[in-house]
Amino acid sequence: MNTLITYQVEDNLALIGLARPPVNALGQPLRAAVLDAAERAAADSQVKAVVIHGANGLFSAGADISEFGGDASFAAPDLPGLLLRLTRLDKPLVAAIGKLALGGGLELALACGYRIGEPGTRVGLPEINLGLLPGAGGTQRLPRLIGAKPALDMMLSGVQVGAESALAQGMLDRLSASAETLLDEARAYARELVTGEAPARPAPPFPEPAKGLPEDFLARFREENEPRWKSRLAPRLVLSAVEAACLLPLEEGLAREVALFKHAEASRQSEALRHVFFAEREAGKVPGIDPSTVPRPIGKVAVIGAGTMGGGISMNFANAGIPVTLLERQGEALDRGLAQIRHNYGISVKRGKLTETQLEQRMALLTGSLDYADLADVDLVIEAVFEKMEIKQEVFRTLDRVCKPGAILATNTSSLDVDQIAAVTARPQDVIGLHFFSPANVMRLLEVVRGRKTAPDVLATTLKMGRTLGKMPVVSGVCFGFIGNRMLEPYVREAHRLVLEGATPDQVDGVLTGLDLNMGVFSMLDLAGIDVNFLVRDSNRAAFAHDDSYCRLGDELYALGRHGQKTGRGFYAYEGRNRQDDYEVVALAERLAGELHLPRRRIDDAEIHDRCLFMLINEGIQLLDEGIALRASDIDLVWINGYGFPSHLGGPMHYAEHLGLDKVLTGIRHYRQALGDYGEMWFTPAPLLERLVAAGKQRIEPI
Ligand code: HSC
Repeated sequence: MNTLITYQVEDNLALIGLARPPVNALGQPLRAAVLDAAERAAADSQVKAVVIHGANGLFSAGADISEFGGDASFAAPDLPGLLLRLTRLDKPLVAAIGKLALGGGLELALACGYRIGEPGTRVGLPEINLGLLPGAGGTQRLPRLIGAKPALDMMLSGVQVGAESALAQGMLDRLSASAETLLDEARAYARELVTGEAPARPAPPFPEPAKGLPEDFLARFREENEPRWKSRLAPRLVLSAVEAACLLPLEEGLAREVALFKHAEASRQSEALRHVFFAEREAGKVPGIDPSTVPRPIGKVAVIGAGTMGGGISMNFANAGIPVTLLERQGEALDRGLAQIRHNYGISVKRGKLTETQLEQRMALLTGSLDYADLADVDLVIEAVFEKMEIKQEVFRTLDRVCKPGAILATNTSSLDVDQIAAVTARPQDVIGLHFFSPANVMRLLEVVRGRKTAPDVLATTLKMGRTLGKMPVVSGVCFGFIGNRMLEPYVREAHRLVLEGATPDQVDGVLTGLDLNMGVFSMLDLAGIDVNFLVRDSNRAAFAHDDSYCRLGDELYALGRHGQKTGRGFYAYEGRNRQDDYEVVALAERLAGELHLPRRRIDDAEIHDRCLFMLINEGIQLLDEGIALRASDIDLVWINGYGFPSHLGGPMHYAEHLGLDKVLTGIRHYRQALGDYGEMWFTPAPLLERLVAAGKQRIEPI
């Protein structure tokens, strides 16, 4: 008996239930089982209609992503072939879509002539997030069902569409009254179709999907959107496939789609994005935490400090419907903080992303306070005060006094030792680092810093809470700067040093944005504030006391009051949003190079790439070796979600594997020698990198 599906014939209906937990991924065994069941239904003269449903409620999350990149994704029956066969059955097929139909799951539903969902159903074609395009008819059948423009928008955004909207757009024909009645209503629908002698498939509403659109619609669409796509391949392939849907008959369009899909699947970008997909699932699996670890309930939260960071953190909770007490020392600062939050929400209202009512609902969840006594009953406190150990320790001493037993005490420090902060309390097991990234209401990364004594249930609670807030929580051990900022240090160091040696900020940034990073080092520092960077550096001077030459550029800009965008000048000169290289910075670099006896020279882009990226990668490998990061893929997530590293390169560790670990090691050794004393001092290969290369490993893993 096949355990991947259930098959029943009831009167004149065949019910095919997909039963491959957890998400009915349409891998080869399930495809074979569905084909087998469909043939049975086709051959059974008693069967007049077929209902396909998720045997455990959920319909399908699409093709089995783990099959991609090998032969399995095309193993017979392949998904396009299976769905083509379904469209050719001469009996009506009804898809009963419980919970979700994504990617190939929605394509399966589109291959059925009729679709019914439940009130919570979500449908979508999220292939783009995997560097793919829908490859089993989605790019051809969806435009014919809802029109080329909405189909294109859906495929390019990868968004999940709710039941009501799917019904309005025509992706669903009906909605059941509830999830519980979905299957019964699907049965009734199928019987109606039989009684009414409905065709196996109704004619598509948009047989010519581009009809009604301007003739140059697709060309203009491409022209307008290409700059935003940077070097991403998948959006361009989606557009080509939709072009085919508009120009070619269905069968030819389907063939073109498969060819485009194969191209996408074989691409480096898709391989990297699939790596990211599985990395995100892995990140939640942490040693010491298992399903038996019961998270603590989080009903009420407090945030200490109503500055930019504290305000942004508070907004996350208000957005998730969790009440927050925002604590400040001075009434004025508190009022300013609350007004800033209102202002931020106001911007969302102006952009149509929030209604006035939602704004008020969220503000109502925020309570200002000047008194620590108001924190007595909260379940979680996040401290976001000035980045100085003594100040943070003082806050934690107070929290230890006022908070109830079992409350989680978190610090938002971006670099300080969480264990030293925990040590001033009598409950270090309840203390943890929750490092939000600025702007905290926008950035997805949440570094969860596990102290030496942090209790497993505290870690489990904060990981779960992070996901509830829509963040990507990644666990880090304690060290200066944790995963992200510690790696930032050598990367930023090389960028500064390269400018002293003869590159310009714009050249350095250009190499990095040429890789599709959101921002180069210098634009990032100008945005974050050269003063902020100075203070962080200042608190760690001992670590580079032996050679702080590369810091002098940033230090002098700080002393000159060139604090970045906010002062109109930093590494660049700004006019409004436009920036340009500033000859004063070049002159400063020349003067400093002279004082440091550094010969200036023309620096080529490859050197900029290798020195910045190899040092970043080297530090990441070192963090893995020290056990600060649990796995290389966690490091990738930190850099993708916190530092704008392009996900289609898979993060810095995945990128290093693609470049070749031996190449990275050779490069580091080369600069160690070529850059004299500076090279000797800073270009030390991580021992793990040396071991991996010696062992002939292609992947970064602890050995
Ligand atoms: C696709 O469908 C391509 C097709 O267009 C065409 C193919 C044609 C090819 C041939 C051409 C000739 N596969 O996320 P969770 C696992 S591309 C495999 O923790 P949640 C997941 O790894 C696909 N595994 O749960 C995890 O495993 P673990 C398009 C999948 O409730 C477990 O399920 N579809 C999988 O937070 C639970 O997942 C998508 O991109 C899949 N498709 O979220 C949807 N989906 O426990 C991707 C999940 O071992 N999936 N798993 O770690 C999701 O967005 C989310 O997983 C859900 C569930 C929203 C489904």
